Amino acid sequence: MREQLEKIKEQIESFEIKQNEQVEAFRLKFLAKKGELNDLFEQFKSVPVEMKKELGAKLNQVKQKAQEKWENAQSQFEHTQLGNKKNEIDLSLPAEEDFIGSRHPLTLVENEVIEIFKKLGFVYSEGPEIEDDWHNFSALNFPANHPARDMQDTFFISEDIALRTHTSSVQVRLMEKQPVPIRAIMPGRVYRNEAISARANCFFHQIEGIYIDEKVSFADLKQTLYYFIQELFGQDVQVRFRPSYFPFTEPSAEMDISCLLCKGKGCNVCKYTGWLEILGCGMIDPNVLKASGIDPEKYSGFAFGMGIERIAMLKYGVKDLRTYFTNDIRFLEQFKSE
Ligand code: 2NL
Repeated sequence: MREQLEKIKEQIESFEIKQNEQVEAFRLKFLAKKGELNDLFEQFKSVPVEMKKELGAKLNQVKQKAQEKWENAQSQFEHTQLGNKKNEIDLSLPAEEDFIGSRHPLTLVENEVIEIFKKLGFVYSEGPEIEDDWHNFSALNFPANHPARDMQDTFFISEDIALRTHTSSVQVRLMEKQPVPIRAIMPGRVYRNEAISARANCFFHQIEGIYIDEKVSFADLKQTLYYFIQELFGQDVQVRFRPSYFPFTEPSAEMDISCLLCKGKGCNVCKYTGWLEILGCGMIDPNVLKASGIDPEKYSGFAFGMGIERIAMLKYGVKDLRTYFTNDIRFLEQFKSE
């Protein structure tokens, strides 16, 4: 046993602790429950009485030595570990950049449009994305055989319930519960049962607006939308109205703006026409007013609707609709504000 003790003592002294992992290796070899010193303490129980005093003292000495060496090593490595992180910061290094997120381009455009109409006295309103037939179709003068009522074009949940296909349903809800005059703008996500491609998606974002009061005319509609476009795209943009058709407006029109890229000269963005289609609008059909309990003899109104994706495409030169929804950080980072 004496020889064994000498041997372990030498081993303890010569054990090199140069790395953090060796601190634990040292503890396991000598000090742990199954370590070598504990073995000797076991053997010590069967040592003859006359040798117990000498060997016991020696054993305790060696254990103390090992304990001290381990504790020293431990505090040494603790110090350098902390030192790297806390005490030895290199103050000459440039600061770590804070990661600041960015708003989504569709949110940016939506907010911009809302702010412009706010200046004209329009209030913001929201409604449910899951709608009943009445608010999405019937109250809006959709005939029974209209293609939008088909499963092929609309996501139906049951016979009477579907994902809204436009935000007009929110306007119906507003007309039903709010007294005239009404001047409101409704942004939101809408759904269509379409195959996904660069130019179509199964959902998109829309902003619609309505203005209902006594004596609201098509001239009011034209001037309101002209002001809106100049605020959004600048003073020198031209507009034109083309006759169109929607079930819920009569007369209906589509509004074009002069091409932002070629200023009307003709380029591949405007397909050499000089014009870009930007929104649909019209005078609210008397049937629609009546369905929501508004007297069409006394009141008239205009309405308009636009796709946010389309406006953001023109504003930021986005070529593929899918870019908006794939969350590619390289795309999103370009919309960081200062
Ligand atoms: C488009 C065209 C439009 C409306 C939306 C509307 C709403 C009510 C009554 C009448 Cl409650 N009209 N909305 C009117 C004309 C056009 O949207 O191209 N949207 C993306």
